[in-house]
Amino acid sequence: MAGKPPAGDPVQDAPEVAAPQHAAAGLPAIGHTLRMAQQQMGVKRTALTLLKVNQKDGFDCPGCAWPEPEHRHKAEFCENGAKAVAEEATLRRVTPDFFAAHPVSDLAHRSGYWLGQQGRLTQPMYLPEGADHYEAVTWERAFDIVAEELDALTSPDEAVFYTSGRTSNEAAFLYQLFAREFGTNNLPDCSNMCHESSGSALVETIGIGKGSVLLDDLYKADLIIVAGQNPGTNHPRMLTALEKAKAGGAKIITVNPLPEAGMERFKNPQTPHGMLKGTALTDLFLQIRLGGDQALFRLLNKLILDTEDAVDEDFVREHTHGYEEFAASAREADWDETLKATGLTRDKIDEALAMILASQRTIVCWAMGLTQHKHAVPTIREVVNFLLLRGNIGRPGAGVCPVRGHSNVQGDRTMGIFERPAPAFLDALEKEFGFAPPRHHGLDVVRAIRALRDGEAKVFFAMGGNFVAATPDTDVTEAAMRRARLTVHVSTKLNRSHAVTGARALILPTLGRTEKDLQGSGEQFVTVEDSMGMVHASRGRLQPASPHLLSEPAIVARLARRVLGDNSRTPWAEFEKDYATIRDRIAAVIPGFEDFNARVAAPGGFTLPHAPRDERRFPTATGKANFTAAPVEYPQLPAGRLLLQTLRSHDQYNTTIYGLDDRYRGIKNGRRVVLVNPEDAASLGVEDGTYVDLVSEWRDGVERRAPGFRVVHYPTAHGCAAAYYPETNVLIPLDSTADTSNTPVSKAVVVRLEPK
Ligand SMILES: Nc1nc2c(c(=O)[nH]1)N[C@H]1C(S)=C(S)[C@@H](COP(=O)(O)OP(=O)(O)OC[C@H]3O[C@@H](n4cnc5c(=O)[nH]c(N)nc54)[C@H](O)[C@@H]3O)O[C@H]1N2
Ligand SMILES: Nc1nc2c(c(=O)[nH]1)N[C@H]1C(S)=C(S)[C@@H](COP(=O)(O)OP(=O)(O)OC[C@H]3O[C@@H](n4cnc5c(=O)[nH]c(N)nc54)[C@H](O)[C@@H]3O)O[C@H]1N2
Ligand code: SF4
Ligand SMILES: [Mo]
Repeated sequence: MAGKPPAGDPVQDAPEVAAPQHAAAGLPAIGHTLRMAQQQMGVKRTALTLLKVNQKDGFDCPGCAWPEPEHRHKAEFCENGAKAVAEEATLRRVTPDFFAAHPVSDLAHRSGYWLGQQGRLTQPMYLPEGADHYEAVTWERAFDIVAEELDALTSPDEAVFYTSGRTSNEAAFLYQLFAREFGTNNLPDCSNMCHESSGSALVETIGIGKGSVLLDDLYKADLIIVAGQNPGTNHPRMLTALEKAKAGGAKIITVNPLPEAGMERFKNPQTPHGMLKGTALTDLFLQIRLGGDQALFRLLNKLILDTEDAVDEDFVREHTHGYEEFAASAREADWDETLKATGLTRDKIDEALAMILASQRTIVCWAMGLTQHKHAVPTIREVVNFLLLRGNIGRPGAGVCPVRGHSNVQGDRTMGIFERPAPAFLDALEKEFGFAPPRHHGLDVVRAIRALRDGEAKVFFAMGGNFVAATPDTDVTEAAMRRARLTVHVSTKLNRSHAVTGARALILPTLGRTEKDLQGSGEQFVTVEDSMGMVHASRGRLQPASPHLLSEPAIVARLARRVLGDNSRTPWAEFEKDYATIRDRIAAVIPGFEDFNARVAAPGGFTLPHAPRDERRFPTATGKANFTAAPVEYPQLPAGRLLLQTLRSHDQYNTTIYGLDDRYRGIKNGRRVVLVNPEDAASLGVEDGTYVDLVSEWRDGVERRAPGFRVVHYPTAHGCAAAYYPETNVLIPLDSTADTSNTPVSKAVVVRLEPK
């Protein structure tokens, strides 16, 4: 079946439900991986490709941002990495004939799953104003069209340049340079919807918006707290690291409204013991209510403060600021309120405290369960307070570990993909390239949608991603996108954003990670930065999906030449010809990349400096690590309503749907399910199997509805429900965002269930 896309839209959303599993990976994972990979790539290509994932001479897994260990196995990838590779290395193709057969009005009615299953994009395609069919165009004509619309703007700030997190360092650096030479800081990225809250909280408290631990620290820790994260599905090889940490004696506390199979037990497919029995990972499961984490950590902080000799006083004195104010505020933490906010019992919190006090080296890992709440930033600041209290930052085996999503989302930010760039970065850019970059802040994702909605932004350009599906308030966002003069997507695969367009639209097909990148000076490689600040090379091995593809750096370089013309003194043509020349400029502009080309040539690459981790130096405004004080917040739930979190199934990568199963949670052949605690379901009068509409209620009074979800009785925390994104994005109000970080509140939507 390889090479042939499915005929009609095969999405028969008919969920079948079995009991959730209690262990992740093992044999079924291997079978599943190979089956999916072979369907897309065929047997031979599957073998050739998968052996190059995450190898030192191969390409970086396009899955998540989890780092590679120093000593690599032959098969250094997980089930989801293999799916990500198969999705990209598929033999299926979307050609101009496909677009002739499928007008945009048809594509707009297809599911995201169906669109993705059609295969790789092969040629630049153009949708003229008023037309219903994309038609093939040359690259020259495509760049002319973008230039026409950019030239017609009254101000450069009427253009928006979005980035998703797979873009390489080289492409990201060129892209932000182009946007800033053009004259705007409108560089929203997927990070705005993802770990922005982590960045906001960490920059303020420890002076750098990145995690402070390396893989080796996980192995040395004696306590690891995993809060708001589902690594079994989203960072599968983190389970290998947790298993190794446990073998070294570490304890694990899991904080989650859902009992996630991966955190219960891990059956490591690379060891005989793993295949048979596996390792129980979680020692203590705190089944918290959605949004209860700040209250939990605040109470833990009070309890630590109340315990004799529990605070690392030397560390606090030497390295921190704001302790007194923080301690006064934390002492106000209240048991009753915490039990209400968290839904936990006193025993469980006491048990956690005992483990925390017994620990000499604690790490806290987190992901979207902490970042996508209204009070996400104070929540993460409270986690930092928690670690600072016992000196758990800047020594081996301890620290903060925000686990990033997209494989190069952290690197893209390092390269300057940020709507609020630091003045020092702009100074360096100005000095190196001899132009005056705009100094005023640009638009983030939510503000970009508002600007498009209000007619203030007119050109939308996306370097990867699937903006209309990934962002909140789908109806509002789609209407906003349709108001644009021009929408442009640099993409590997077809997605919904190609079907919901501005007056004119372009699809610019590009190389993926797995593919050879041949330029004027020969074969190129690119670089990426993982979640732990390790930078390394990635070399594609496959023939490109089509001879018409351009690499991302080449697209930016050619676009920049066409748009900026003689106004730019930047050697764009040279950059396109030889990416090493881009890396030389990165080395000149970005601290930590000195001698970039030489250092990235080393197998495995190099680690970026991190002052708190390396020297216990905190480059904050106060020059110290900052304790912070904040009142406790948690979502309030009206009677008869549920708090809905929108999360990922095992068979998806964000808006890319690989399949319709969520194996560990016992769901098959369907995505329109809502997981509800059986007691809540009983009190709401909905049985397992009932079909309901999810209706979100927010202070703006607008009724947002996602129709036709099957209720699944599931052991989630009381009052909390879960359903998959992106189908539920229609429920999330555009203005419902986290304080400070402006990240959409995707993990706490008040909903009512309306039976059909
Ligand atoms: N296979 C696969 N891998 C991926 C992705 C993918 O879609 N598929 N996406 C990538 C990306 S971009 C990202 S950002 C990461 C996302 O990785 P995760 O953050 O693991 O992704 P989610 O599915 O959003 O899961 C959130 C987890 O947090 C829990 N949670 C939700 N709300 C709360 C809360 O209030 N408190 C606590 N303590 N827990 C809570 C949920 O029950 C769930 O276990 O994964 C990356 N890796
Ligand atoms: N409700 C809700 N919404 C969420 C979230 C949630 O938990 N709940 N999570 C948020 C998070 S954490 C994130 S990161 C965002 C994700 O938002 P995005 O990053 O915008 O979305 P993706 O689905 O990852 O993008 C997939 C598309 O990227 C393109 N692509 C894949 N590989 C490449 C490549 O190498 N180059 C280029 N140019 N294109 C490529 C393909 O065309 C594919 O269709 O969604 C956010 N939205
Ligand atoms: S853990 Fe992430 S980076 Fe590693 S192989 Fe799996 S998907 Fe790829
Ligand atoms: Mo993400």
